[in-house]
Amino acid sequence: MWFLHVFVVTAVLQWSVVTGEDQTDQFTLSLCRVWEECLEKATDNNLDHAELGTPEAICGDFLDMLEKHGVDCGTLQGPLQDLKTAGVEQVLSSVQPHPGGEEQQHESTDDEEETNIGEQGYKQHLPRNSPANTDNLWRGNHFDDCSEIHTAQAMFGQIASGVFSIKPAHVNDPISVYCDQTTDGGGWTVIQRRFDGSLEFFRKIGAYQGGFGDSSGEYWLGLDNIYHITAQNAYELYIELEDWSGNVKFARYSSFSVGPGDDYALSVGGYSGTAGDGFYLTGSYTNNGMKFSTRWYDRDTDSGSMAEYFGGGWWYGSGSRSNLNGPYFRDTDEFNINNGHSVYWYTFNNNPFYSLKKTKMMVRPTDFSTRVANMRQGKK
Ligand SMILES: [Ca+2]
Repeated sequence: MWFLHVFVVTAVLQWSVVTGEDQTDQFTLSLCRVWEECLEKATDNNLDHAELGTPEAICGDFLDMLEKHGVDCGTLQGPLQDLKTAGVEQVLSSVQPHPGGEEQQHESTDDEEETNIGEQGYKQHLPRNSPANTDNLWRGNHFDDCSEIHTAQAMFGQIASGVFSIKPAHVNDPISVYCDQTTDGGGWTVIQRRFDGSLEFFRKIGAYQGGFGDSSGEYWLGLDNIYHITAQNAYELYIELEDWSGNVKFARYSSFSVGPGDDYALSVGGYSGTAGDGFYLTGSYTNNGMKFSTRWYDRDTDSGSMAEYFGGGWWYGSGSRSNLNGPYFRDTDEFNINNGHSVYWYTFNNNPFYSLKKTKMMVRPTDFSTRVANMRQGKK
């Protein structure tokens, strides 16, 4: 029953924009109607997951989201209009995971300019000729990142990791991402993930800018997307790494952002974790402040090309002690003689020749934990 409200709100958003009639009014009325129903239902003790907070706390969080998108329920006048719910099934992807998962096998391609945009079936939700001034309305139909999806899921008691569509500010089309909703409380937008070596990462700048791979498999989300996501708020970075013996370690940075093109400079700080500071915040081999280099796109501080040398795309300086987009080796590939040109994070085991099995880089707004705590506060 709780999901129904999200279905309604997304369906109404789509319908109201497409019709073009009284767009803002219908949009606002519909959202506020859902909010009122949220209060109504929650007050009726119809909440399946009371541990998420009081009705006021839960619906209040939804209200915060409405206000963020410019919807003011306090200025409404007149009767609420009937809601049209046509196309409900087609918009479920806004709040439900798309099919697919980590264990799924995927074929990689060598298409340098390939991106994953449009492969998850969400483009059908967009009008064919969306006027520029409806951008804000359309952003209301999507979430800025996986932390907002987590908030919406928590409201409806259905928290789950999986593939979702998000639409960060100033990104033209929705993008498909994998949301990790379990690690350290969830809310993580995965920007890079490797676990079986099925995807080629030695690509040119165009591929790294737009992204490549499949959000339900191995992928790189794209520098432009990462830039826009991390420009929305203050973000932290969580890197999870696993070796071929099943040891899992993490490196966490309390601040993380990627600058705009053409440099896509790395800004990172505040290390903590168990995998060590592979970005070397201090020292001559630091990645902090470095520009992004790829094959045939040398922006490093070395006279040669570190991207060619290490075989990946990364924030290389005059060298690097990390190379998570490097060539993938399996434990049967005798990677101990690879001279370090692999998927490595030097401080993981202080072995520059060790190629990791799994990598996952993900970002989350730094105020996420505070938001969740506030949401649950009403219970105490
Ligand atoms: Ca160079």
